[in-house]
Amino acid sequence: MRFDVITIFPEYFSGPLDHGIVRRAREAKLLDVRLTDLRDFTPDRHRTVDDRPFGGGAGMVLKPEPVFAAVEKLREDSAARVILLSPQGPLFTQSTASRLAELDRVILICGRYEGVDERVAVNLADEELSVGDFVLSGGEPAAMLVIDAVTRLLPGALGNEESAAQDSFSDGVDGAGGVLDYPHYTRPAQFRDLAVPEVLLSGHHEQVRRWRRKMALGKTLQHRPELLARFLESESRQPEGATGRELLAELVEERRNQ
Ligand code: 9D3
Repeated sequence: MRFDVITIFPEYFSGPLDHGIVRRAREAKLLDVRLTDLRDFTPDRHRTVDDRPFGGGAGMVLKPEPVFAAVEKLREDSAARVILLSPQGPLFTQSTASRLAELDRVILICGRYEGVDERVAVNLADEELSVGDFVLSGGEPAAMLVIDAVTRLLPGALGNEESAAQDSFSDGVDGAGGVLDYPHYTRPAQFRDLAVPEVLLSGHHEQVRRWRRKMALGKTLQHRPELLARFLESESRQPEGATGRELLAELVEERRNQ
């Protein structure tokens, strides 16, 4: 899969592209990331990419011409899906990542300043994506996050150990009604005054499974109750393993007794 990133800070990506799974995927030729400096598509001596907003107001707006020129040049090679990273986009989720992982080529446009000329969003990009409800300084960290999440889904990108681990929570957070992961522990069994939960040392695999499922539900109830509602709905549609409500009832009962 090929990503082209259009940015005024191509060097921003050097660190993250050169580490871990993303680096290995690039070395294995599963992933090709190319960086395009937006300023290479400006005609003036000052390489101007921004201008004042029509209608007035604070801040500067990314001009449309260099962005259109960059995308049109990149698309001469082959067709590509064009994505504008923007706070106004729909949220990027695990299901977006799965959809993008099926594509051969994606062009990511990183905005800066107060925004990007709306003609880029409406008349050039195929879609807009936001990575969350918080304010970034530009689209670069968002683009890197998209590349990272998509790369993990490319066949062969994860090592054996990693992909096996993924299997065990393939029904985890994927924007499709999952719950949060269960708590993990490793040695030592006793660290200062902090003990690993007894059940994990017991060797009772059925008990361990039940405990993990219960703790995952507890963490989800605590931190992401909106996920839980969807999870319980989807669970009630399949009678198999409909213990979610039981485990939750136990949790609620235990908390009442504390
Ligand atoms: C006060 C209005 N702001 C919009 C929410 C202005 C503004 C803030 C930050 C305009 C652009 C930006 C830069 N952010 C991105 O380019 C961006 C982003 C983000 O800020 N949050 C979540 N996802 C994304 S994707 C691109």
